[in-house]
Amino acid sequence: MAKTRMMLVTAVETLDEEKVERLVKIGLERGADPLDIIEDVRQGMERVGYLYKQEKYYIADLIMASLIFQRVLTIIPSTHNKQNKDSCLKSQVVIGTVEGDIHDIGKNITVGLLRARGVGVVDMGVDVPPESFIKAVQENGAKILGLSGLLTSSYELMRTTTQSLKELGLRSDVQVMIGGLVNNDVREYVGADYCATDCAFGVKLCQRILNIDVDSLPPLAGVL
Ligand code: B12
Repeated sequence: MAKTRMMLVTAVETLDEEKVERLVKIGLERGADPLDIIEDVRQGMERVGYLYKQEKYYIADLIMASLIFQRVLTIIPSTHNKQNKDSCLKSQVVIGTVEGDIHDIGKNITVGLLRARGVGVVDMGVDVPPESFIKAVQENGAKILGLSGLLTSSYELMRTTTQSLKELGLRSDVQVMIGGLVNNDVREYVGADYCATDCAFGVKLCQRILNIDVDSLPPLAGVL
């Protein structure tokens, strides 16, 4: 299994769409956890990004990589935009990609998983200015604000958003969670509560914050 997983990472890195598709199907047939498959493809994308940075790949290759990921998401049975009937509550999470940033693959996966786990989500899309996030949090009484960003310039926008919440006296009502190309240093700079570079971890955190009984729900792999 480990060998197939490594092959999948490499197939994404080399932008071999057919091979990626084949390996994903083999993985699913052998009972692999869809979240592991997503993680392998994400790692392959990271390598594509590295090659782009090294100027060995071009923007067209980044686009190709994102098309490959989107193809993978169509192969993995998805619950995107499908709410879990039993525990569908009001929108407790507002999520979006910050202003100036249009990367949305990871954000979309996170939204799909949250919905599948019974969390109400307002998906703001991409290139979302701080004031739109604030408005959505207020209108929905959201308990969690998820900010996604993959550009270095996104950190400043995340910080502005968090500071605006503070200035409006809303900061203590909402937990801010950042995701994408972020780490704990970024979290501190931004003034967020949590940092999640893995959607499964982020979703579990949300469930914990919202007191959704994690054990009463089907396993993530079963609902993806
Ligand atoms: C695909 C891609 C693109 C695609 C995006 C398509 C799309 N619809 O999203 C396209 C081609 C459009 C693109 C454009 C650009 N890109 Co780009 N791109 C990438 C690439 C290769 C992969 C990103 C990706 O989708 N990864 C897979 C997903 C699944 O991973 P993820 O986003 O991290 O999400 C996971 C977690 O973080 C988490 N998550 C994500 N969000 C959230 C939110 C919350 C709340 C939670 C809990 C969890 C969570 O869930 C996911 C699963 O676990 C990265 C390389 C890299 N290292 O990531 C470069 C990269 C991000 N891009 C980069 C650049 C420079 C650009 C461009 C400026 C290029 C250009 N010259 O035009 C533009 C910018 C456009 C813009 N204004 O945003 C740089 C950024 C450098 C920097 N530090 O600023 C990178 C790092 C490449 C590099 N090494 O140089 N890009």
